[in-house]
Amino acid sequence: MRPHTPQSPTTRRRHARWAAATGAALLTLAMAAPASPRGTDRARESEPTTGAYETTSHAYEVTGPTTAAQRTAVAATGASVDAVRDRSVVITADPAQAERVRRLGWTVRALPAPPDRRDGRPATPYDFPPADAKYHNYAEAMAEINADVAAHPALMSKQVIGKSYEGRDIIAVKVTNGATRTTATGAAKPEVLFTHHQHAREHLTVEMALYLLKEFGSQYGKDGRVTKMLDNRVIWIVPDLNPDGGEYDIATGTYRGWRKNRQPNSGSNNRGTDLNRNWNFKWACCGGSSGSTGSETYRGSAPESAPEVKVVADFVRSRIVGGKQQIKAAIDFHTYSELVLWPFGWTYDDTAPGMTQDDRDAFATIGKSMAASNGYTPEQSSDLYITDGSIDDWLWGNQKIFAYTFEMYPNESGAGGGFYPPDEVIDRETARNREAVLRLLENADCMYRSIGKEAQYCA
Ligand code: 0X9
Ligand code: CA
Ligand code: ZN
Repeated sequence: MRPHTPQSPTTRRRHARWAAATGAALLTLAMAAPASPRGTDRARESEPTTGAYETTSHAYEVTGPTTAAQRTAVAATGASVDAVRDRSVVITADPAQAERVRRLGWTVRALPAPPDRRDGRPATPYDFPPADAKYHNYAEAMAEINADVAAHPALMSKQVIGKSYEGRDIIAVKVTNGATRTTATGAAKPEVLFTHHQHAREHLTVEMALYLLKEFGSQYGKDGRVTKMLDNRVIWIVPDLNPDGGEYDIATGTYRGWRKNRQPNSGSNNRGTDLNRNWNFKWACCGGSSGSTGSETYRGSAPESAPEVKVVADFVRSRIVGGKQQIKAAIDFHTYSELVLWPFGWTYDDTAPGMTQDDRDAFATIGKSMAASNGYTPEQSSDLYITDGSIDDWLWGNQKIFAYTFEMYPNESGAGGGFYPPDEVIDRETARNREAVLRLLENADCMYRSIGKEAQYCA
């Protein structure tokens, strides 16, 4: 195991800002908690952990863990680790999981429930609350995408690649100048994949997909770099991997803080698989996911047991043409924490079977370049905590696609809104990733050029 540096100057700086924001948030909680539509802590803790009802999960601040190994132990209780700071983490847990974290010896405090953005107005079922109306629910996102495709038929086409558990279309939008089949040199166009919304409550990631489609459609022929990329790359955008979870999260007009899909689990009343623990690479290998259906990080009954994961994995496999995977690079968008992450998540080690030093160096060099452009923090994903069965580990470990995970805005759980930043930030926080996306596209033909080894790897 390589030495871990949880107390880098960067994280220490971030911690100081966070402490102030959280202090204010906790004060708000102390005053407002009983009015929370999700009930008081006492009510939550009297809810059954098994039986007729799904348990209610809630956000907590856990003070004490400082190392990746300690954070992995927190995650092993079945909670999801949503944000990582120097001496604390933010988790989503049900009461039993929170108790398990307490028994590890850490201080656990409830954080405010997701914000009420109804503005006193009535909620529309399956729609964002009035104050967040600029977010797109599933139907609105599909309508927006259909309009983009209709406006730019020479540049975009939409495919239904499969269905979610509840039967919603999972789509991929192909973006490229359809007039050219190859790059200027006659080679097959390198393909780049953008995936969004594995986790239900991470709605800003769907807005990221909509931003990319708007930008590519409107800037082709105007912006030199966009034009060059659409001429020389095939871009695949899968805007919504978890439509069922996303709709469930907003269904009542008050955010539910839901993470998983909505697939039932046999022998249990707990619904849902964590899609980002269900991919078929080192599935269940390493204590980075849970076998309990009630867990936020339930890995499913088998790799690709979630229909949404199977659909997207089949799509990726369908891009193997003549024995060669056409997709060279990828970003899977999440929220929150403002991070650029690279594999592996299953091991703390920088290099491992299937991850050479050159691979790791190319990942890190381009990861750091992207992070320099958007102000995120670049690191290997296991610097946070161990995960197994994640999409980026599968895309790299199984398909040799240079796959990153972006954790978008905000940096902090408090002031920025955690999983629910207000809709006023959508434009700024999606455009913030324009340069990073262009840098990945421009490097996708030979990721090893970034470490001066183009001749060795890409001749
Ligand atoms: O835990 C996750 O799935 C991601 N964080 S989130 O808060 N959005 O749930 C991080 C996944 C990073 N990738 C790997 N660990 N491989
Ligand atoms: Ca608003
Ligand atoms: Zn996520």
